[in-house]
Amino acid sequence: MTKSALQIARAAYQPKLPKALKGAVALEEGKATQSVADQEEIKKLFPNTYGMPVVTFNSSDKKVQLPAINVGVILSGGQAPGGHNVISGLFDGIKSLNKDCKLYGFLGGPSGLIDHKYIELTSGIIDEYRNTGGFDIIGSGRTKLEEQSQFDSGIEICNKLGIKALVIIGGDDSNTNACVLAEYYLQKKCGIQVIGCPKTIDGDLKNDMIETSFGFDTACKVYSEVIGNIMRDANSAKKYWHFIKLMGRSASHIALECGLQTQPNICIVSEEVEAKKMTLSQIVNNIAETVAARAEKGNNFGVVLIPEGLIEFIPEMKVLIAELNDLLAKESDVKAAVAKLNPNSAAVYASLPESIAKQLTLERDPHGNVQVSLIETEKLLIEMVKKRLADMKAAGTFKGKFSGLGHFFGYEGRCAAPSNFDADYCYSLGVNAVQLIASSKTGYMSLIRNTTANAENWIAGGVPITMMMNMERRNGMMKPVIRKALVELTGAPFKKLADNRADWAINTSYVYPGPIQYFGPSEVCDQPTKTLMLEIGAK
Ligand code: FBP
Repeated sequence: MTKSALQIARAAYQPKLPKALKGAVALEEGKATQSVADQEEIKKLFPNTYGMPVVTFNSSDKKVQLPAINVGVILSGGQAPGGHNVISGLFDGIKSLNKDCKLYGFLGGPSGLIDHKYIELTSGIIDEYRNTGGFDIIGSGRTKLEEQSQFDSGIEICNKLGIKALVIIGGDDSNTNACVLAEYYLQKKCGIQVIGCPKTIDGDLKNDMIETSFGFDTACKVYSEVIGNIMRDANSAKKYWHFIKLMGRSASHIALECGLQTQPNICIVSEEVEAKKMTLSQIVNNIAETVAARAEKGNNFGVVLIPEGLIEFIPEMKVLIAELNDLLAKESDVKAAVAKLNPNSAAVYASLPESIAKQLTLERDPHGNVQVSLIETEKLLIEMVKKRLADMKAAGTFKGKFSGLGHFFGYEGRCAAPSNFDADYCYSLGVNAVQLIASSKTGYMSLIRNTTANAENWIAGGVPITMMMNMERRNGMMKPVIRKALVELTGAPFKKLADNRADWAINTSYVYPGPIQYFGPSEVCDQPTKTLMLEIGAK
């Protein structure tokens, strides 16, 4: 396989590890925990894994020799930069505890476990993938692990391969499943531990314990580079308004982070739209007014950032989508489902351009979510802003020109070569997961904290997954799930945007971050996201 010069140079990068994980560790247990909400229900559903303590690893001089156990790893859900480094951390971690341990990778996501599709990950394979983007080492998938027959099929293959622990690298839904599996394996006393790792470019798997999910850092830096390039083009040509939709299925963390990195004219935050109960036409009016105000100054160009999940946060759309989710869970015929909408939602549905209405009824993902990446919100907004500006022109309140161009940045950022932050964070998560396994933990998520400090001083440990759970409606039923972290409107990152956006709207204050740097001074190569700096700095 031909490799790029960067790939070759990057293969030799040795990810930084927290000092606690550089040798033997001593385990420190905290107090019993409880779930973030719905404690009684969650406790009932997870009698064996509920209430366990948060654990921390400290350096120790007592070297532990792990018996020669085998570990299985699964990549679950959307790709995120750094997944290969979690796996190389796992590999190096188990080999350092006992060179006879083996690492098996289940192919194509959770379905690999169910269908017994796997490979042994040898040093030759691992070395090919160190510090690379993508999940192609074993592939990923979105099969939901939720049925007993699937869990039992997992036991069968683990017993066959001598696997004593499974590591599931995934987002909130996949880690919820990891916990369900851990609980089941404890009930069955089958001796298989399950550990989760926080992955998703969306950045919404975070809480008081998990500071950030891996992949968010790299993806935001890739998008910010390209947004910066578009801004410079807009500022040079001075004739286009660019409407850029950014990935992030639900929360607006990516749009907000890119907004902070690049200072666009408008950065929509879905959570604010919901909190202020803004309608689609209010959002359109706000954009049109900014276009008109900039036109007054002779600036017929600009950049608007749109979070991918926006549509689900506009109250009238949210009700419509929730109804469609429930109806489509029971009724596969779209027309029949639409005919059962209540009158308000039916009216909203009828008011949408046909293409958007159709996109709202496309197949759900296996977790019952609408696939927002397939809905062309950027085009919807361009069309509606154009119409609004035409009305304003007729009324004499807009005298400029408007030419809108739509973009969607999502897949471009999910498999980029991990930034130093993600390369180090992911490798640490992998090595740390091995310490959780060696400490006989199950139902835990690998935990690396203090991530705005130098990697040496990161804190390693584990958090019980039940601690992050609450009950939510999914596919028409109440289910225990990890609570998704949405953008907090009282949080420091949003406040920073809110304090500056009036200025950024009218003036051209663009920042051009340029590409991720892998080699060079630490202040250029090792910076965490602005979100992380502002959130941790504010604590
Ligand atoms: P995860 O939550 O599984 O990490 O995936 C997130 C994501 O990248 C979203 O940002 C996006 O909406 C979705 O995946 C796209 O899914 P798919 O890869 O199935 O098209």
